[in-house]
This record gives sequence, C-alpha cells and structure tokens, in this order.
Amino acid sequence: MSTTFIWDGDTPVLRFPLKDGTTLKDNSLCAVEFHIMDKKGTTLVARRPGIAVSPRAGGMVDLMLQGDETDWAGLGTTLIVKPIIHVPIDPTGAPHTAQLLSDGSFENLVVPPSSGYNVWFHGGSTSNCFYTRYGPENGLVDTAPPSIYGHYIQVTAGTNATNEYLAQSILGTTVVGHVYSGGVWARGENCQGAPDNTWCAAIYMGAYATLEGSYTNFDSGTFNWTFYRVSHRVTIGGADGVQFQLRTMYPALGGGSGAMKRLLVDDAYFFRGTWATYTPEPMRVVVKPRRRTTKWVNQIAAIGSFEVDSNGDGVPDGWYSTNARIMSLDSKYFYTGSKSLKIAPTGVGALYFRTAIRGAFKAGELWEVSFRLKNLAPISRGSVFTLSLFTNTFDSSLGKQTYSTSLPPGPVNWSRYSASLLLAADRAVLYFELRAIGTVGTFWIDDAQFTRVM
Ligand SMILES: [Ca+2]
Ligand SMILES: [Ca+2]
Repeated sequence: MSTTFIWDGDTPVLRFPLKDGTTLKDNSLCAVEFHIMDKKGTTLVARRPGIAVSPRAGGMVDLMLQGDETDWAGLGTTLIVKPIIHVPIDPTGAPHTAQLLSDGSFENLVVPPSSGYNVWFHGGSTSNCFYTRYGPENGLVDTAPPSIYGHYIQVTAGTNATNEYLAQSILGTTVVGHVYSGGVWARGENCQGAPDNTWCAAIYMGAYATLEGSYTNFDSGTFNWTFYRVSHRVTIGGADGVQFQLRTMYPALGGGSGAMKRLLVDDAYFFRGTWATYTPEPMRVVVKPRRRTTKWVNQIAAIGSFEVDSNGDGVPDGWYSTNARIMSLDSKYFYTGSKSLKIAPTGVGALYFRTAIRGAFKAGELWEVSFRLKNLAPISRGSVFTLSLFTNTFDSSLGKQTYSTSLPPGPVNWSRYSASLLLAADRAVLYFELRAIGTVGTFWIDDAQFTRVM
C-alpha cells in the first residue's frame, strides 16, 4: 500500500492493491466500493468509488479523500478502509471473464455515438439528451473528480421532453432460466428523478418493446458515484437476444439544458451470470491533516500577473482557457509587472478562463477573487460577462456554491472587480473564473488575486 497523488491536482489519494489471495484482480472485471470508518469503527462515509489505475490488469485501485475527509486525521490519524468488491460470477460459479459490452467503460466512443458502434440513441436522435464523452484531460470538467476509469459519458437534458437511453443489444437466442446481470457507476447533479423504469440501469429481453426484464433506479437529486447492479432471470426464451440499457429520461434531468443538471456514467458491465460481493480484510490507513491557508495572502501571486506563457499558446501559465486563440500576453498595457492578458472575444463560443486553488478551505471562511479590468471602448457584454468564485459540487458536501459579479461594458481603466464567497462547508478546491458568452470586444485583465479575507 502506498499513498500517491493523481489527476490534475493534489487531493490526497490512497492507492490499494486489489488482491484475491495473492492474485491481483483485473479492475475491468469488477467494481470496488470503499467504506470509510474512524478507528473506533464508526462509519464516516459509506460507499466511495475505487478509481481504477491503468493498466487495470495491474489490480491497483485509488481512493480519493475529499475536502474535510482528510481532516479526519484529527480524529486520531488512523482511518479504517473497508473495500467491497462486486465480482461477476459466471454460471459455473467461477469468476467471470466475459464482458458482453463492447466498450463498457466508454473509452473509444465517438461523439455522437452511432449505431455502427453498437451503442446508440433511442430513435437515433441526439436532440433529446446530450451524451458527451469526457475525461480528466478535458479542463472544462475539472469540477468533477476523476472518472471511474478513463473517459465517462455525461448526459445532460436536451430540448425534447421524450425518453432517451444508451443501449447495447447482444443478439442470439436467450434460454429460459439463464440469468443476465449488469452494473454501472452513475453520478448525478441536480437530477429530478423519474418514475420507475425510466431513470435506471436496465436489462431487457426478447422483443424490447414487450419488455420482459428488470431494472434498478438511479437516485435523484445530487449524488456521488454510486454503483448500480441489476440482474434478470429469463422466463421467456427467444431469438431476440438481450439488451442492456441506461435509461435517462428528459424529465429526470429536470428539463432544460445545462451542465448543472447532468448524469455521469462510467464502467458499465454486462454478462451472463450473477453478481457476488467479495469483502477483503479492512485496512488501516494513516492520513495527514491538511495545511490551513493563511489569511490575507494572495494564493495566486505566482500566476496572477499574467507575465509568462511558456508554451506560447496565448494562455498564461497556471490557467486554463476554452479559447486560447482570443487571448495573448500584452506588454502595451499592464497594471502589475510588465504584461497583462489581452482578451478579444468575437462572440463565437463560450470563454471559460479558469484556475483552481487547492488547499484546506473551512466552513465559515470568506474567500475573494479579484482582478483589474481595462478597455478602451465599450464592449458588447453578450449574455454572460462575469467574474466568479465557485466550489466543486462533490467536494466534501454535495452542494456547489457559486458567486458571480457582472462586469461592465466599460470603458474602464484598471478598475478592480471582485467576487466573494462565504463557505458553507469545508472544501478542498476553489475556482477563479472569468466567463464570457456572446461577448464581443477587446479588454485587458491583470493583478488577479485570490485571498482569504475572513
Ligand atoms: Ca471509462
Ligand atoms: Ca501583469
């Protein structure tokens, strides 16, 4: 066992070998949940996903501790971590080796999925729900923690209020008495939920319109990665095969489009056989407490003056942008140092310019982001032109917090704008973001600051 750091930041991560006896397990054939307890055995978190490490056959799995969880060290520096492993068992009773889905972890899916790939949209349309392949390399989704493995699918509500699903059919004759099982990790954000059988992982047999099968509902609301299992014993055999569906009805996402209402799914399993649960011995883990962040110190002093762009892509070091082409470092105007960041949006595409700050942010603290803004002529603001401070939805507690300050059309001459947030829960990451949607014009920003003021 070792402790390491993964993904795009420095959130503490514990890495475990996944062993059955002396054999390391292949994560592609099982799902791992962790249950976390204090040293007295009191449960602190029930169910936290195990993040598969590449290569999966290496049998290593990561457990990411979030936000105030790392402060459990204060409880006595020792946590008890109990893995629960969901293992597919084939009809002979042996651990299963055959995954029926051609790409259950969505690693090679093209966008939009096509029937040629054997994963398709109901009705062949993408207008009802938007399915997008994402992964940790996509900076835009860095408000989400790691996927279960590699890429995941994000489902957001579209424009038509009809049912949609991701599905894969396995053709061939099904036999009465055979059991098929499936499973999938899912994670919801502001999901309204829906009636049984419309917001679920499901198995259907025979002619799918007549629907012999079973399903397990997804949760509603906002919920962290959860593993959903489903099994079904065939009672009507036939030549129509069997289908595994992830049903995501438009109303279940609360209607309307928007990243704030979405379902993520990853690592789907489908096989002939049943699920078994394997529980290795709990492990004792020593956790170090997080470092507190000092008041009144600019946490982004090293990158807030926009002086360096090492790779010459237009985006200053330490920042992420959805549109590098409209920005560049400029030495003609500056408020601090010798350069500022010139941004000239054309109204095409949304600009999200962002940096993430990681640390020990406590409930009750007041945090502020600020920068200086200059322009020579009024700009057209478009629908959104804001400076925002926000938290990670799933960081410690589930609720996301955001505060945005509208920016003016100008012209202004290095006016200071700020956005501040009183934290309602302990957090491990805060985000500074300039957002411009439909904005047209030219402006400069400098002296970005990120400060704990209370
Ligand atoms: Ca995946
Ligand atoms: Ca500067």
